[in-house]
Order: sequence, then structure tokens, then C-alpha cells
Amino acid sequence: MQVTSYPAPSTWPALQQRPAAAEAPQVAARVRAIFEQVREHGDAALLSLAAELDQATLTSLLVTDAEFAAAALQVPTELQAAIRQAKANIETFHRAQREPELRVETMPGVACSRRAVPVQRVGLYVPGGSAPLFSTLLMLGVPARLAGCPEVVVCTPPQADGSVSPVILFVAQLLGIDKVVKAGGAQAVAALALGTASVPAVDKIFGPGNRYVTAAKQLAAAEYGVAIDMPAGPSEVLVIADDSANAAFVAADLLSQAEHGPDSQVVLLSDSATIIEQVQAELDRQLAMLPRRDVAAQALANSQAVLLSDSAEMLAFSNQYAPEHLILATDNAEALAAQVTNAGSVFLGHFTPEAVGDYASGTNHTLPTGGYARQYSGVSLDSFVKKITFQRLSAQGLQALGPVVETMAEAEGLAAHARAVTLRLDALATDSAQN
Ligand code: HSO
Ligand code: ZN
Repeated sequence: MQVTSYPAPSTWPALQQRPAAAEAPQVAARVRAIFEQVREHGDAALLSLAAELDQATLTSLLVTDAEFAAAALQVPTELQAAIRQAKANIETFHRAQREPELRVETMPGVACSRRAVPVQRVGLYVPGGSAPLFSTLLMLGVPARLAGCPEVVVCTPPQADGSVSPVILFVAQLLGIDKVVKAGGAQAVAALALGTASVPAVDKIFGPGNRYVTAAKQLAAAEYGVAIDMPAGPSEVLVIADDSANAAFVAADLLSQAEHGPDSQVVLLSDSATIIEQVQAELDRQLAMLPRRDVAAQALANSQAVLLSDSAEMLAFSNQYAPEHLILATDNAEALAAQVTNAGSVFLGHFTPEAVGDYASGTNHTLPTGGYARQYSGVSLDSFVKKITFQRLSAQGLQALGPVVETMAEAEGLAAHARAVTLRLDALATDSAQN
């Protein structure tokens, strides 16, 4: 980690720089070509791209019943139990996010309401590769199910032998998801956006992925009328540690983020030079023990430790950085948390590693990165619903509100709008004259 002591606020933006959001033009061009290939050749394109990019020869794009049946047998019971507990917690937290229908009478006879209705067709992208993140399927599948989305399709890249991680299939079954497509990368996103014989087109695409997946989601959103969960970039954590922090715990948290990928972002803020030194020593010690130490070391090489003067300065820095994950490794974490204005998800105190939120506390781990925590929320139940508004006016309601609308419509020069009201008011006047 690079250490900077007491930087002037004018130099903070340089320290807060994420690695260039490298949407290289080559990536965008390749993604566009893949969309064309999927549009023209559908399933055949997915099969040939699986062979080319995943080195997998597939007999079927969809996971079969036999593959599902075999999956559970391959998942150790201890892992099954852990997954069930995580699922229960994620369900409990997300179920509590349900909102009852909102009904308000804004004026006598003017009834307005709002109701959450599920997005009808959703596509969930679950990354595969060296570490298939089955936890991501829990984080997306649980709220999709709770929201009541009628059609849920999962895409995940096949392994070279043409299989999908049994743990991913186990989780899919637990969630009652029977459509799992062996497709990864931009081609999976293209299939979800365009539809093929095997892959239904969806309304919204969720899930993290590499640069190609991210660029494909952006293209799907920009040109194909498909919604996406959020712009996704490399994962990141910022830790605020004062002298009450345990350096070994802090180092472990930094490393758990660093091991995600070489471009992961790790930031340590402290008002104690001693803590920074201790954390660095712990990083060296713990790094050596990690199977993914090469990845973690690369991420750490681009990471910052910043010595600041007090907690107010640390919070100001953090709010300006807008981290995906914020860990408050301090005794007074509650007081600091109250002042957080920009962050995806916050972990309070010395016994709350980010890892608990990544897997099992109940909060969602699909969170805004790259500074988007300034304006985006993480995935939640809300991400899987639209809120439709309804209104109904009684005759009295229209008699009260109609003149307001007539006046405004006339002022905007929209005579047809005014007439839609006037005709009805006239009819009501005639009715009451006749009665
Ligand atoms: N930290 C990742 C999520 C994850 N961690 C999955 C482990 N598995 C992004 O929030
Ligand atoms: Zn993680």
C-alpha cells in the first residue's frame, strides 16, 4: 500500500482515483460484434462462442434435469446448511423491504394509490471462471423470488468440461429456478437482451461481470430498451480504523477485498500512524498465507493508506470517495455511521467484517462501485419491482379538481387537455340539472 500522511484536501481526488474505468474502444467493438453474432445466429452463436471463449463443447445450452439432480449430491452437507442459513437471512431482510400498497386521498374524491408490481422477466448473470460466486445467485435470486418475478433466467459460463458449478445449480434449485443457461460474457447478456430459441429475452439484467459483461449490459441498456441493475466496476472497500482497531482484523478485511481481483480497490484511513504501521505488517504476514496472494498483492500495490487528523476528516474523505463497502473499525462506529452520506453498504464495529455481508448477514452484496454510491443504491427488493400509480376520481372529485386542470391546461396552450375535463364537467352539470 502506498502511505500518504496528512494530505491537503485539494490532493484527495488524486488519492481517490479508481483505475481508469477502461471501457476500451476494443471492448465496446467486440461486444457489438458479439451482439450481431447472437442476433443473427441465436443459439448457434452461443454454442460457438462457448467453444471459442470458454473452451467448452456443449451438447445443450440449458442445464438439464439430470444435471440438476446430480448437483445436490456433489455439495457437502456443511455447505448446504451454510447456504440455507444465508438464504434465510437474506430472505428475512429482503422480505421486510416489502411495502404495502400506498393509498392516499389527496382531496375529497381524488384517490391516488401506488402498488409494487414485479418486473416480469429478469435475467441474472452469475460469474463463473476460477471462483464461481454462487453467493451472487443468492443475492439476486432471493429478491427476484420475493418480488414475484414470474420469469427468472440465470446465465453462467460453462466450465471447460461443459458443466456448471454444482453449487450454483444447488442454489438455483433451492430458489426454484429451473432455467439456467450455460452462457457467459457479453454473449450471455446479448442473449438475454435479444432472446434466442433457448434464452428468453428479459426486461432487466442483473449481476456483476468482467469488462465485457459490463460493456454488454451498457449496450443492452442504451440500445435495446433493457434495464440493468447498475453500472458495475471492480469491487472496493474503504476501512476507517482508529486506535481502537485491531490491526489483524483490518488487514484481513483489506485482503478479503484484494483477493477478488487485481483491480480491486482497497483504501485504509486512520488517524493513528501506529495502526497504519501495524496493518501493513499484518498485511505482509497474512498475504503470504493466502492461496490467491498473487491477485491480492497486485490489488494492494495500487491501494492507498491515508493518515488523516481525525474522524471528521476520515468521514469527509470517505464520503467523497463513496466506497462500495465501508468498514468502521472504531468503538464509536454508530456515531460515525450517522454521518455517512455516500456508501453502498456499511459495516460497524470490530466484529463486522465485510465478509458477513458478502455472504450471509442478510444485506445484499450487489452494490454500486466506482463512486456510483453517490447516487445509486445497492440491489434490493425494489430493484425487482416497478411501482405503478393509480388514481380514481369520483364525480365530486372531478368537480373539485377539474377547474384547476382546465386552468393549467389552457395556460400551457393544450386545449384538448382542458376539453377532456370540460366535457365531463358539462355532462355532470347536465345530469344534476335533470335530476
Ligand atoms: N465482495 C463482493 C461479493 C462477494 N464476495 C461474493 C465474496 N463472494 C462484491 O460485493
Ligand atoms: Zn467479497
